[in-house]
Amino acid sequence: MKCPIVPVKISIVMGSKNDWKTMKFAAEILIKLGISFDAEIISAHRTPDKLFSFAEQAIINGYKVIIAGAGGAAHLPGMLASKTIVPVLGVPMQSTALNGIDSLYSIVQMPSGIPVGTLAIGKSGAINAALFAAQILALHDSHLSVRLNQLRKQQTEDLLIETDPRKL
Ligand code: RP5
Repeated sequence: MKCPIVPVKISIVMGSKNDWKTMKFAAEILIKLGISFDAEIISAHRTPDKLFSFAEQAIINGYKVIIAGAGGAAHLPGMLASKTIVPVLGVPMQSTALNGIDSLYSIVQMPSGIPVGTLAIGKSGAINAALFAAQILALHDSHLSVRLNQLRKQQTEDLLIETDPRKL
């Protein structure tokens, strides 16, 4: 029996292997939702040529959303966005020197004409980037839309099981 080939629709990229400890939270959400994805280290400064070829081939590779995590002088999401019209969601890493403010400002302050959807610093941003990407895909995927609604419902129910913080 032939296995159906599931097209990969999302790419998670990050500037350094050290960013994976944050970006893995995005990966976990995509796995939970049954969305296949690629994950790759691409540095705007250390591997700029790779960044360009990745962005140029993003549409041909079938990516519908790129989630890009970067820290410090975090140019990866913006430079990717400058080379492709695939939507780019930027996740600022919680850097040690400036606690992620540097990453946030680097990613969020894009010049008009080249948008990057910027999420929160760190883990919350990684999780929400994955959910945001899933919601974009769900516009054209009713099965995914059902799974997303189930996830929301579960999240609500989990919180309502015990609302007395002293018992948690
Ligand atoms: C950025 O520089 C990466 O996204 C990373 O967050 C930051 C520091 O990189 P490492 O020195 O930890 O590899 O490109």
